[in-house]
Amino acid sequence: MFLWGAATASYQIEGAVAEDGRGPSIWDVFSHEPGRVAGGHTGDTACDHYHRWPEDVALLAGLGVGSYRFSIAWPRVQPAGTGPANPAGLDFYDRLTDALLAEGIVPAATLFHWDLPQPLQDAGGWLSRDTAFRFADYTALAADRLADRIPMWITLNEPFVHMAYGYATGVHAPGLALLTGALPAAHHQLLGHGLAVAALRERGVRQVLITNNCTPVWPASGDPADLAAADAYDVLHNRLFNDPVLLGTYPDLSAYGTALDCVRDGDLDLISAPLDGLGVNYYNPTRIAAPAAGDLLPFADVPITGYPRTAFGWPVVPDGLHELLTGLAARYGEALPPVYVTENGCSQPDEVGPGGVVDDTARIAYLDGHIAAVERAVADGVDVRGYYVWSLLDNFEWAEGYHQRFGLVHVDFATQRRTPKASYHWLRERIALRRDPGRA
Ligand code: GBH
Repeated sequence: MFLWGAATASYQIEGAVAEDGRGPSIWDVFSHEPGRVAGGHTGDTACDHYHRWPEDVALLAGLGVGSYRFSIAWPRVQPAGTGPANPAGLDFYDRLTDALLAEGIVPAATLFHWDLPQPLQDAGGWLSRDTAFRFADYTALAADRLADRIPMWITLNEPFVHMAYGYATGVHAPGLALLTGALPAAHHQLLGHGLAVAALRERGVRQVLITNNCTPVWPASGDPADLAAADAYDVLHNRLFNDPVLLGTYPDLSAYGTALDCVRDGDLDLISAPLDGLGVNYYNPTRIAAPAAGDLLPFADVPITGYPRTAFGWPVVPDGLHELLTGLAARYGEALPPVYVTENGCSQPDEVGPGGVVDDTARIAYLDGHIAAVERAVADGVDVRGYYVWSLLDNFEWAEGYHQRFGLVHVDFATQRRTPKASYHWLRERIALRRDPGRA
């Protein structure tokens, strides 16, 4: 059965940051630091989903999705990142899970979508090996309470982005700019993933995934220097996270002048424990050229031209999703588990027009094109089992605050009024056709 879904993440939608014993996360601290987030926005209220979840579950039911991907906020479950569970925090996900199941919607829970408890950051965050073990403890607490009803668990969301934006360049929490000094944050997240897989298996979970964001890497030219730079970027963005999980090996990082010397014996065995699916988030391809003399990194980003752009400025390249999916199948072969597209979508400056219509035709074209790319990949033999739109709701778009809108549903942040956009109605009809990828 093909899973149609919509996705969100805790800090981006929940609000209620000080309720029912929730502790501070790195995103609470970061978003309250002046100059970090556009407009000084924070997730203090966000979509107020913590209180409005019944309305949001009704929106999912109206959309007709088979699954909902949300994330569990670690600082609600374990406010200081260690110690016993906070039952009031778990109660929230308990209520949400039961409401989803009552609508016949499969809950898919992500355990870490970047909102680390701040006390763990104060102890080094993912630069510290200990955080991996803390993550496994938290996973056990969440699964003890919820694994009897949540069938699908995703350990990490986009460990590349958390490492690169959070620890290498500092545009996301925790705001560190360590460049290649960020690399231990990759290994420790992956070790946390491996330990969490074991904790979930011990609790009988049968659907365990990791979500990596992947990008097809396009060399700027056929020049050997550009080809080498593109390969170095592919190593960092894609293979650093897919290879250890699927093959049990790290790619060669010598282009970065470093080796991952924090890897210990046995780590890769844990990290490569078999999975039931690979979650893939796709937004766009990346064009890479050789770095300029004196650059600190072995690659340079160059803009992709000749395609439409989203409000964020990202190029719209549906074929890139076909290229990515067939490329994963080619590289990993038998080692590739079933693939779930766990995020795909676009930002657009949507407004509610006369008659409550939100005319987001460009988003419909984006989704239509990318769903067709999934269909082509399935026809070409890639085992893709699901497609989740990012996102159900307009929400707190990290460093962009509320300026970028990704929702199928418009949110007026002054009133919290939800208005389904034209794309919501389009997707509802698309799902109802039962023309699922892979079905004749
Ligand atoms: C995801 O990250 C997150 O999981 C989600 O929380 C977030 O809200 C959503 O996507 C939308 O941002 O400059 O043209 O090369 C996405 C990671 C990193 C993908 C930046 C696109 C740059 C495009 N993104 N990347 S470009």
